[in-house]
Amino acid sequence: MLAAGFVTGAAPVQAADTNLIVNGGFEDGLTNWFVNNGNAADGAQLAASSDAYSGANAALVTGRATTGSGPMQDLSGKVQAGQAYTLTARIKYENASGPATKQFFATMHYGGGTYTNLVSVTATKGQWAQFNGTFTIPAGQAVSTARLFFETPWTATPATDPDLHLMDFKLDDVSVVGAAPPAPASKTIEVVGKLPGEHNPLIGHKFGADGFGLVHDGRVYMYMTNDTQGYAPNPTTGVSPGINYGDINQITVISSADLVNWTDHGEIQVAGPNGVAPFTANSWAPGITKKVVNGQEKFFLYYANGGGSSNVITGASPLGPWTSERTSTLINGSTPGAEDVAWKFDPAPFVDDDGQPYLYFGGGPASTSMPPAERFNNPKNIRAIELDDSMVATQGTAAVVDAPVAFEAGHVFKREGRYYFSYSSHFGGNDFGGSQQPLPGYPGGGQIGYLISDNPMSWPKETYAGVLFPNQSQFFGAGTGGNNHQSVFEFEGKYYFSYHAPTLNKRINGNTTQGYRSPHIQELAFNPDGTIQQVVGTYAGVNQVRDFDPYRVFEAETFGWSKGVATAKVDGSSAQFGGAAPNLVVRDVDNGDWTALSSVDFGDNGAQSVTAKVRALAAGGQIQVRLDTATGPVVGTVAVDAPVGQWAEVTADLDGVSGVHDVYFTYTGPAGVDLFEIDTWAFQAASLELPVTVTASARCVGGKVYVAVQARNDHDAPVGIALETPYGERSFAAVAPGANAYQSFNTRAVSVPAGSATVRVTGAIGGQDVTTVRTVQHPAGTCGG
Ligand SMILES: [Ca+2]
Ligand SMILES: [Ca+2]
Ligand SMILES: [Ca+2]
Repeated sequence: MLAAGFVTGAAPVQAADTNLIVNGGFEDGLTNWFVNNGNAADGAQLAASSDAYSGANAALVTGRATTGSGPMQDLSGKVQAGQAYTLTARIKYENASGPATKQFFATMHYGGGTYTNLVSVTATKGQWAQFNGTFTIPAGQAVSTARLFFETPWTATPATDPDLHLMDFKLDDVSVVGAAPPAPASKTIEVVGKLPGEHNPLIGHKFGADGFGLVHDGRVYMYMTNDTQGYAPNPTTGVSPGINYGDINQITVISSADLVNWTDHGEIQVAGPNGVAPFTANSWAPGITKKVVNGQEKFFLYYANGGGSSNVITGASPLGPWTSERTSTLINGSTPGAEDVAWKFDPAPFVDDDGQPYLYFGGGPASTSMPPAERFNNPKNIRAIELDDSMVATQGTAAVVDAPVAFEAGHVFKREGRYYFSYSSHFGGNDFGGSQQPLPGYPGGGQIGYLISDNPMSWPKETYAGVLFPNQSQFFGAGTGGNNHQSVFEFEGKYYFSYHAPTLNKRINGNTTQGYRSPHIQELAFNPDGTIQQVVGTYAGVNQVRDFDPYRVFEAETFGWSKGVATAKVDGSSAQFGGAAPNLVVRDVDNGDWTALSSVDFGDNGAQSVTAKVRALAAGGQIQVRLDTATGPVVGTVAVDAPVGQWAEVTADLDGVSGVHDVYFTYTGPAGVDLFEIDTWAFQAASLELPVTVTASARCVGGKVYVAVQARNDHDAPVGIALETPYGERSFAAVAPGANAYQSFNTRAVSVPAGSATVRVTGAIGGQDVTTVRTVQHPAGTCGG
């Protein structure tokens, strides 16, 4: 608001500058601050201090291991190349043995080894000094990683004089003022990424790689590397830069009870400064299992911390909440038997029938101590190791899995007493001995091979059983090659194979894909000798296991197919999955967007209404409920007429909805604005009615009026019928189909006015107890006159 008396001149209007630092005065303690960890050697303790330059708090950093060890805040996504910023901050050091004056830097870490000093100040010991300067980020600087921290001038060996280089210091009132951060580019997938009628990829509104299936309580949960995390389509071209695995520190979770309609449970922030396990940086290639530990069922989610190590977090349910029982990685260079494994990643758990847990991991370049042909054919880069009963520690020494041409993605399941190890094969090259010939029968590049063994710790090369899945590019064509990662799960008596393919990426960008992968599943069939019939990848995917039940509250972030929408996590728990589960909403709902459910069973009696929990973002939005296609007949229209900005339930009556149909929710309203967000749906069943024909009459008999009521049972089974009038009641049990209940009630009056009788019919329809109440009018009656 302009101050009174302010006169606007001719100066051009400028976009308001913004302070990009959150909690720069440390009045919220250390929120949004952490210790610089750009180098593995960095380390310090950060605490709130009441010795503040202003307000109640400052930050105190102690125990600095390097000159770069100091308070850090992540400005990634906020600062822009080519922009100028003003940086201010207050800093003080007091160490009695320290120098009389000391230079400090405010520095930006742009990722990797790229550091730039921004502003410096020379402080006098014991006094607050002020950083006050401007800096301009070079136009060509990559800023996808931009982390501001405070440090002392670099030296390689600061420990030789810690009083000079590693003093404690205090920091307060940090600000970086400049152009407001750019609005993040939309990640919404605008194409129909999963075509109506097809079941692969599993979802069309986001990516997900390395899917690992977990069956629990009638549902399949799929855990995936969050490929969407680094997806950044150019606002003009719609094309994203290629995937950067280093950006990924979240795991995406979806689940389904029918393998076609999948609920989006959002992402688990596994790694990174705000992750469940902040001592890890990445969260690739998840593997999950469940086990009762100390009387409590727990879920153990293993993941690759980049290529160097693997880790595990623990869930109270398949949807969390998640905690880290460890403070360091589970599999690393000190894991016995893993010393020669180049990539200590891709951890896949397996719990045997006797409760003994195992972990399979490893991959990457083979040991150069091997002859080139062996490096190619039998690189011995994958391991099996026992877990102890805690599930978060290994025991014993890792054993070699001698999988031919192995590269990565080990996985074990058990069937009919035998163990199956599947894995992805390598693509050759110098890491695997240069140009070599595969042994006869060995897999080609980028295929899923498998072994069969009688012992989950014994996998000699003789257990190799063949290729169970060729490279996905054989089925999905140009642009879909590259790595793969599989799992096998058993669900309701059938085996299924999960794999990934960049099919959604291909639908967005054509045959030139950028490496963003999507989850697929196919059924897995076995030969009589236990070998696996090679899987054929298809867009059709698997059959829907059961029809979808609409008569309950279910999450709106559940779709068989969708167009143009995205999802986002919101505060509060899931109405369908309970207090521990995260809740998401459907967002980015524009005119013309839609979501759909496959094979919804409304029953013979049908639905009478549908209710949605929505938050209107504009006036005039509507939801059409359509059957079978996005342009199918409209059977109901929900007016999203709730107050803008508030969550509300809106309902519409439905007309003619019964039997099994695909259901499309199509969204309409003013163009160019987000219309509303949707949290949940629920259909209400039409009430069941027992068919009955009722009549009533009045006549004079012997000087008194009698009111007669008759009810004919039109149902196909016996029913109970109660006839109720002001002049008396009578009940009939087990009235046969087609038979009548009849009673003539003596009113004991010479004249009665017109009135009504009540007929109460009780019976069963389809095993469900039903009561139908009808009223029937009788005419006035009189004797004489
Ligand atoms: Ca302060
Ligand atoms: Ca949209
Ligand atoms: Ca929801």
